[in-house]
Amino acid sequence: MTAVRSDGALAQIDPELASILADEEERQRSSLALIASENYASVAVRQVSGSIFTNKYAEGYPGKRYYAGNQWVDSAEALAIERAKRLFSAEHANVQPHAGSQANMAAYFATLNIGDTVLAMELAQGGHLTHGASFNFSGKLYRFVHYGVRRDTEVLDYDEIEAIARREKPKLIVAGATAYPRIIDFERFRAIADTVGARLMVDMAHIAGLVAGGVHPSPVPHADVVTFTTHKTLRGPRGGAILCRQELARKVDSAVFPGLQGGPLEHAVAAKAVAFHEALQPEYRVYQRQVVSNCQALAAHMGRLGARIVSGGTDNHLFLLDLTPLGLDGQQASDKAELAGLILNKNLIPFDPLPPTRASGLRVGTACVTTRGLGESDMAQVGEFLFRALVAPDEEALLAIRADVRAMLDDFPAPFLTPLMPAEAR
Ligand code: DSN
Repeated sequence: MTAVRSDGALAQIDPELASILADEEERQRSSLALIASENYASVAVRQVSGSIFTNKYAEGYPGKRYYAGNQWVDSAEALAIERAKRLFSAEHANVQPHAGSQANMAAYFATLNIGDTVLAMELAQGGHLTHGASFNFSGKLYRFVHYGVRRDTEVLDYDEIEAIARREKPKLIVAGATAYPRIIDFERFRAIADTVGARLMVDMAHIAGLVAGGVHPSPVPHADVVTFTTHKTLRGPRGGAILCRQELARKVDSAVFPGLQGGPLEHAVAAKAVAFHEALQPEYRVYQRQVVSNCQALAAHMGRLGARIVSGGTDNHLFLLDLTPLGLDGQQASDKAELAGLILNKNLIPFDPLPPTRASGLRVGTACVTTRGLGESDMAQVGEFLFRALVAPDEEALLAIRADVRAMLDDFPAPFLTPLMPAEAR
């Protein structure tokens, strides 16, 4: 009988997958990633993500596990919790949610009964599926009512949000977005929640890194519960987390486990600890400032080239480009950009006349390119690539841009994409 191989080369054990992985590595290396919800995790984060913690079952929490053998898992998870609390000045942290949706579901379980009324941002105006979309668990289990942005300014209308809250008397108000380029006034949201006796939840998935880096006001002093993902601007492993006031700690913990998850992904939890450690370093604040400066520079450059920027600019890591003046829809634009080596996603713009499958906009984010080392002076070049791609007449023109993108990226060799295994072992 031959023993199952447990050592060495992925290329020998599974050449098919090794080849797919090599192709993906090359794709990441040679294209400009402008998707606002993505980033490049550090080698240290990926090392722990792919570590032997994946072998362990650990249902429960540090010191209270269902299975034996969790001494070191407990140490890793306790470290992640302590660092998350320190990073965000939070009273309590749960680092087990597998992703942002599970974090939001747990926050709802901890604060609501089925059928309760919740006020959140409309998906079509920048919210999220889990903020009450009718086809999502949130919209099926709870009675969501929605707010949006003003038609003229394309920014949140807090007076209107307050009027809806007074009318609908929600038990929970959700602030936070996936496609909103402006600072969110969490203090005002708190005041509105207090006016109607609601709890306040903030989904800071997109801006968690900016908050950690001190370039967006923190929701933590104002919200009862804050959810986030660790892989977007925060630049950690794929996953979710929840912060809350001590008063909600037990409810949040039991909502995550045993409420909706089983065994936690402890390799991801340990990698979250590494990401929080990185975010606590002084250079992380410099990085987050650069993300925002790059975004403002890129938006300004696209505006100068003749594109319309929703709300006239950006305060954070993303902006929305209205493609209407260019005679393209979002799908056509992202297809053209991809051929030119620029990776981004179509996005609805406020009051979009097109369906989500087409959309009138593109969402552009700068977390990835900033990790890669590009600065404000490179943003004019990136903007030009994108603009040229959008107006390119044919495939030949797009492939010419792709060659230029590749040449530019040769100057940014992406050390964070260093393979974890030496080439001969792969
Ligand atoms: N899919 C994420 C985004 O791109 O914003 C939200 O979950």
